Amino acid sequence: MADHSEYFAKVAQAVENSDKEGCLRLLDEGGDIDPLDILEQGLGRGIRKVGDDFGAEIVFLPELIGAADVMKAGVAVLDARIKASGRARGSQGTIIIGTVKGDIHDIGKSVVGSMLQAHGYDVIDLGIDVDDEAFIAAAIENDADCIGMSSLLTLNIDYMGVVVDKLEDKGLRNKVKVIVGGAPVTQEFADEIGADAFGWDASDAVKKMQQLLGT
Ligand code: B1M
Repeated sequence: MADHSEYFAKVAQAVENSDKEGCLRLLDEGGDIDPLDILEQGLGRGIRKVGDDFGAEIVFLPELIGAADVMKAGVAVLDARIKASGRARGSQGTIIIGTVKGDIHDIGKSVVGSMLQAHGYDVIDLGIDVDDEAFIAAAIENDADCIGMSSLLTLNIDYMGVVVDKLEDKGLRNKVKVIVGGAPVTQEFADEIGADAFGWDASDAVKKMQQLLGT
C-alpha cells in the first residue's frame, strides 16, 4: 500500500494555516487517495490540532474559525467523492440526522450523513441546533428507521437523552432506533441515556447502523 503520510501532513498543515487555496489544490492532487483517509488523517488531524491549541489557549477563535472554514471547504470536496463512491442500491433505511440543540458544530455530523448515504441509506439532515420536536416530527413524517444525533460539546450531550425520553413518551421508542456520536460521547454515555448504538467515527457509524437495522 502506498505511503501517503507526507501528503496527509501537508493537508493537515494547510488546515492549521487556514490556507484554503493550498488545501483545495492538495485535494485536487490527491484524487486517487481514499477520501475518508484524507479526511481523517489530513483534514481531521489539522482541525484537531487547532482545536487542541484552542483549548490550550495557544490559538484563539479567529484561527479556529479560519481553520474550520478550510475544513468545511475540504469536506465539501471529499463529500462529493464519498457520495460518488456509493454504489446505486435500494434504500437500506431512512435516517434522520442532526446536531442537537445548543450545538452548532456540523462538520462531523455531515461526514457521518454522507457516509451513511454512500452506503445506501436515505439520510435527512436537519442541520445544527436541532430540538427534540424537530427530530421527532421528521422521524414521524418520513417514517424513519433511526434518529442519529451528534454533539461536540460536553455540556450539551445530555440533550440527547431528552430526545430519547420524548420518543419513549410518544410511544415511538420501539419503532425508531437511536444512534449517538461526537467527540465527548462514549459507549457508556449511550447506554446511560438508553440509545441503541454509539458511533466512534463515520465508518463505525455505518457499521453500527448495519447491525441496528440488520442491513
Ligand atoms: Co468548537 N469546540 N466551539 N468550533 N471546535 C470543539 C468541539 C472543542 C473540543 C475545542 C477545544 O476547546 N479544544 C470545544 C468543546 C469543549 C467541550 O465541550 N468538550 C469547542 C468549543 C468550546 C466551541 C465554542 C463554545 C467556542 C466559543 O465560542 N468560545 C463554540 C461552540 C458554539 C456552539 O456550538 N454553541 C465553538 C465553535 C466552533 C466553530 C464554529 C469555530 C467551528 C465549527 C465549524 C462547523 O462545524 N461548521 C469549531 C470547530 C471546528 C471545533 C474543532 C476544532 C473541530 C471540530 C471538527 O469539525 N472536527 C473542535 C476540536 C476537536 O474536535 N478536537 C472544537 C472534525 C470532525 C470530522 O470530527 O466532529 O469529532 P468530529 O466528528 C467525528 C466523530 O466525532 C464522529 O464521526 C465524525 C467523523 O469521524 N461523529 C459521529 C460525530 N458525530 C457523530 C454522530 C454519529 C456517529 C459518529 O451518529 C449519529
